Amino acid sequence: MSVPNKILNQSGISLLVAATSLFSCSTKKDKQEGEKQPNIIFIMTDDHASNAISCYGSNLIQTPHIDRLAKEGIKFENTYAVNALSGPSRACILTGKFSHVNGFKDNQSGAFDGDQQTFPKILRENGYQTAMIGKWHLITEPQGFDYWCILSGQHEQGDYYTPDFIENGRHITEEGYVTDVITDKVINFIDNRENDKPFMIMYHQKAPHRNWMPAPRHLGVFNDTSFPEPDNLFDDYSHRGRAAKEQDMSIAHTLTLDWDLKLLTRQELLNDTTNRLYSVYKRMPEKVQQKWDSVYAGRIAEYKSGRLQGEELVRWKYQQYMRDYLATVLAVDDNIGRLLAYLEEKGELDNTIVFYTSDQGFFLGEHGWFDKRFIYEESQRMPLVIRYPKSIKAGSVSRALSMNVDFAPTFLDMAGIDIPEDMQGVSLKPVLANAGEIPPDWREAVYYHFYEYPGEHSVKRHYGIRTADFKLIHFYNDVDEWEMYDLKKDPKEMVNIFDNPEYNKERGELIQLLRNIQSVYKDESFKDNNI
Ligand code: SGN
Ligand code: CA
Repeated sequence: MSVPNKILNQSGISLLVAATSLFSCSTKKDKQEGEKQPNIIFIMTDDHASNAISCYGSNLIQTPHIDRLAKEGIKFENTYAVNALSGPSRACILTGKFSHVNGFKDNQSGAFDGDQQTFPKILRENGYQTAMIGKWHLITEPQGFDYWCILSGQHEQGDYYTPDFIENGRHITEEGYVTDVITDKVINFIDNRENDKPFMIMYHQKAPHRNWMPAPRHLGVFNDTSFPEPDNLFDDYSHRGRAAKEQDMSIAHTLTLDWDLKLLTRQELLNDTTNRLYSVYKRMPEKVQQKWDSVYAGRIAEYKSGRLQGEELVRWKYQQYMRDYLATVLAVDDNIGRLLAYLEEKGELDNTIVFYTSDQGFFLGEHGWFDKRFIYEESQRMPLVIRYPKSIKAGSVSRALSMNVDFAPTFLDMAGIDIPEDMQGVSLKPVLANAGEIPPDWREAVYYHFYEYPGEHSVKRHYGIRTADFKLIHFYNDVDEWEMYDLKKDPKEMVNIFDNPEYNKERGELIQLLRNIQSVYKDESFKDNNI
């Protein structure tokens, strides 16, 4: 059993970084003879902001089934992606290691090294039957699974309608709506599983990823709804640096009229079959196309009337964005309800750890944006709720600073399996076992490093930390700018206080803490590159 690896920053604050604590390192020996290992269903959606989940206080949507998981389990309020982008987040989750260690730093310049150690491989070696179903997005074939079926269309993002998959190496196309199809496959896997083994399923939805195409049953459901706007929808970035000013992810300028806002009539689509929207429209059955046409007709007419200009147009775009995005979330939640009902009926619900998260957060108009990538709260923060009544007290809430690299060690720990020493995350089991309370010696900060620049949406490279009260960020590469936020006073991160003399003391401590963390996690590229 390893001793907590504590580091003291200059102010003497302890920092639990890599090692496992006395509670978190359970070994095979700890397991009682004959004790049943839990099943694990790891539900992960793509780009689901906490602000679009009702148990996180959303004023936009009701998600009763995700709420049920929280009500009967635990909700984490401070779980963070360490690199808020799909492929990198997935690689961190599989390996329990940061991007610079697992090697998959961005979506555009490489493939995941599938030969390395991952938690599904370890579970499988320890008697689990394992499956990966849905969005994978790591370019190389999945390893460590008895069954895998991954989305293949749209550069592995998948299609909302009539989606293409690769199933154990074979290319297939399925009829139906992607969120339903993926869930059918999960239920089918459980139905046909080997009964003498526990199972672990990575159940990874495409939704609510761009370009936000709702299920047939949800087309138009929010047409008459007007969603509350975030109060910083018209942020002018006047108290921040170049990164915020030079991004390309704004509702005003980046959202496209065709792909995102869907402002093309059927006739216009048929006349321009090279348009990307046509490539997804044509995948819908004719009946669905008819419903689509009638639902979007009003929106198209409104836009074409030409009366929308300036701020009013931005407000209007925000409403359309929310209508589509939130309608795709409805199907995610429906299907969780369907899965929970199925597990209940089979008597498996209470033997199963049901884990809900998203690969990162997402901007829903805050700062005028959609997308993610930034270390700012809406994007860095991940929803995380876990139901497992055997060891989690119903209704627990935790503010423990946690990261996606903690998931792999948590799964292994919950299954009673040794956590490899080289995993950089720590098990959340002690938090789960103690109704969400933060264990003594818990970490003081979470770490972040984003690399995909130059790239889509033009978010500059940066790294940083988030403590309970502050955030410190360094943007580098074609810029050298620091930002710091007082999260208690300024939770929306509107005013950079890095150069505010009132915060000199905290600034020094945070820089020291950041450098300590980088040293422990072995992310010291800033030394060589002067970043
Ligand atoms: C696509 C989207 C981007 C998105 C990336 C990464 N463009 O390229 O808006 O940031 O995926 O998302 S789209 O025109 O294809 O919709 S991620 O979640 O997979 O990292
Ligand atoms: Ca994503």
